[in-house]
Amino acid sequence: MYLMKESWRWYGPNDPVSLSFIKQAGVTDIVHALHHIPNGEVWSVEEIQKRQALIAESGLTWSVVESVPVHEHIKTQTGDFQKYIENYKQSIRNLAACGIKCVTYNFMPVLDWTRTNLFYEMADGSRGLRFEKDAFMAFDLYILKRPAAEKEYTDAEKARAKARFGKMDEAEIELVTRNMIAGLPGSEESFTLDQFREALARYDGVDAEQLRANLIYFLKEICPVADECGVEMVIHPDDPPYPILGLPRILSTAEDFRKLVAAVPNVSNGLCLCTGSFGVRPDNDMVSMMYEFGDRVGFVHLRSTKRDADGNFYEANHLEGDVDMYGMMKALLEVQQRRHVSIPVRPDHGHQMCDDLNRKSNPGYSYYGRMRGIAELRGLQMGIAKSMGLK
Ligand code: DNO
Repeated sequence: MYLMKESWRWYGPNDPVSLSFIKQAGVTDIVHALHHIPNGEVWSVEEIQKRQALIAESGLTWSVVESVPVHEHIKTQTGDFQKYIENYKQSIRNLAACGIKCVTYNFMPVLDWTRTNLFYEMADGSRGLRFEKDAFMAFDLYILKRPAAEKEYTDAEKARAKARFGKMDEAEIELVTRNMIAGLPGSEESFTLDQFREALARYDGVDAEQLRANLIYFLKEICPVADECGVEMVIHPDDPPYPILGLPRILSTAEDFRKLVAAVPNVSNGLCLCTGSFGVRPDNDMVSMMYEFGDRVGFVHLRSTKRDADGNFYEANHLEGDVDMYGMMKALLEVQQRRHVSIPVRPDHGHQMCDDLNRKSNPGYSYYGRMRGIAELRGLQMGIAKSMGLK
């Protein structure tokens, strides 16, 4: 029987969640990145091996990279992008030489994932991440003052944003700004407001078609190397999965991934199926995606979000919210049996709960919340596997 390869994201020696705690959560594999290496530089075999050894000391295996960052120059095809692509190839070769064969990346312009509130209080007193549409629009229109924003929102939306901005005091303005641009965990960039405006301006002439073409160019360069080394390149979807701040988005739906596969059919062109990111759109049917893209799903993020009619969403407990986690798990089990592989899966963005509330932690990456998530998923998996008669 092929069960999920239970994994856990660890941010390195400064992560407040230690490897020994992770081991006690019952997982076997680590998802990790060399965050100390500047974006665009080669990850040397020596640096990879040092980390690998540290992780192995705790009886865990570093099997997934999240992420080898894609330099902004590659996304916009400006400056030294060709050099960064060559460096990326070398990092892939070096990871493969160390036996690490799954590499996550994203192609989101400027920002990685985006939230307005990192401490949204749930009914039970735990805290989670939230995207509040009004606060977001207030940031865009009245804090960032992005010139094109006025044209992009409806009058009703502008009115909502204005009312919301009116209720913000200085402290909240600062907090929302920080949440938006200072870089959430794992993000590759962080900015001041002025730097952020400059970064956005670099996309002035880059629409979705251009960005997609740049991604396809990147993959046509990288995938032959990855194929040769047996590395899966798994792209993480946009979060949230629609255009924000006037930036193009190209991995928000099943159709987006289909286009990528049609353009670059190499086996290494894979998907990180993140149910929390895709799940923000009601028109994304992720169970179908699991079946359709099953052969290319190299990594799975299981988490759930809860949307409302006003365009807000928050991160729910793993078995709650809008994601059909039963259907996802069943599909995942079926794909794994068919392919005869165990796919790495990690719980994602747990709530800050219990003792997490007394500790400093990376938003979304506290201990107990994710421990609850993986425990629930493991139980769900066992129930489904037994009822499917899997041995
Ligand atoms: C957020 C994460 C993302 C993800 C990257 C992958 O918690 O899911 O930061 O790691 O987008 O490149």
